[in-house]
Amino acid sequence: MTVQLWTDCRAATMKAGAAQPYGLIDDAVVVVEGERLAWIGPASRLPGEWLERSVAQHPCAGALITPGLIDCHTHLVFGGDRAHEFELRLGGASYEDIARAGGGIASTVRATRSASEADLVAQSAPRLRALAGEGVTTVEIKSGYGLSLEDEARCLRAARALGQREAVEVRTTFLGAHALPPEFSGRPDGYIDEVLRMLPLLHARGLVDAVDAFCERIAFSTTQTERVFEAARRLGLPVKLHAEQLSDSGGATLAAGYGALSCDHLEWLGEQGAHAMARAGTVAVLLPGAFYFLRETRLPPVALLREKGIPMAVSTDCNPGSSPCTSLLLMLNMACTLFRLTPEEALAGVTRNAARALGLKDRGTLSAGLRADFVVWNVQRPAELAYTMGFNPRVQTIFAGRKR
Ligand code: DI6
Ligand code: FE
Repeated sequence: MTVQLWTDCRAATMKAGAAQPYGLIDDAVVVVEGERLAWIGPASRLPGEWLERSVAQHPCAGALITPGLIDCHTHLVFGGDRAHEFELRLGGASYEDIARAGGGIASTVRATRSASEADLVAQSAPRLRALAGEGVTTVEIKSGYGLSLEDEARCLRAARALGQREAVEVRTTFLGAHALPPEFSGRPDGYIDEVLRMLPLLHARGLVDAVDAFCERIAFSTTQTERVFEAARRLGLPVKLHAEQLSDSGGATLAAGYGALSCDHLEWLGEQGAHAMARAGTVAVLLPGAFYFLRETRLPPVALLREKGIPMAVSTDCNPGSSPCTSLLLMLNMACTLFRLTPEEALAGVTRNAARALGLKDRGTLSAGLRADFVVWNVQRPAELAYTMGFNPRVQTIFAGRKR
């Protein structure tokens, strides 16, 4: 297998419990063998064999290397846009008013249903490309704008196709229980029956890595969510949940009971939900883009999450209604500015903890044996990645050992 070295860099390994902030190694060398990171450490300790076996060396002129960024919560495959609703909200309508009046998610469902798979790929590719351009190497993409078997399948296939096309690893999540489609109006339990019928069929087609639901007063109840989680459990699929975004509905406690990988949003998370998440090892995914775009005022309980030792991830929530955002770097800044995370917590939130929110053990830090997904940045210190707004200092992305 070919061996390549990245030399003359500073490496923010982001390993948990490292002695240095960010797990920083000055004057580092990164050794890549095939698709894996084979060795990382200070240049002075590089074992001679790697130097002898290396076929290429990439001097980085002191640049910073971080793990490839991971966006662990997106809805980036959808048709159309909701710029008009943005205007309505600026005129005084609330997100919930618009949803209740048949706009909101329902309007994206109409646009998504009328799009072919090729249309969905073409419309969504620029969003994925924008993320990739900032050093994102793994993206989670949820369904949830199709809401019927074939429409959901088309969205999940488009998500997989996009990953191939843009050289980003895509993890797909089935979010059938996102909203009530019009043909089930007034019959939410009937629609959950339909979600339970879809899930094993989509899973059998290899389209589902995890299962999510929107547990909220404008979406599905905890009882309905539990039926979806039971079905996921029968198939051995991990679960995650949109929980406590607009109210404390008890979703986090429920999800933790199913060993959820993550609970996401969490502005209204209370002591009980946090306790359950801590016990289950569930990651808290914070979504400052949605908080900002909906002009929420209730902050997620970051101090409580810290106190309980709950790992925090940060993500774009890229979607047309509540977070039309394709910049994970901007989310680092907003996580710090709006939610008061430290830059180190924010960076762990798009690397180590984001990997955990997806159940991926082979990435998220710069460690020997993991996938060689990493980014070279033209910055001196890791905090600069969170400090700037709308600036992209990426120099190079390495995806599974190859320059992308
Ligand atoms: N929570 C969200 O923030 C998005 N979905 C969800 O369950 C919003 C989706 C949309 O408005 O289109
Ligand atoms: Fe979301």
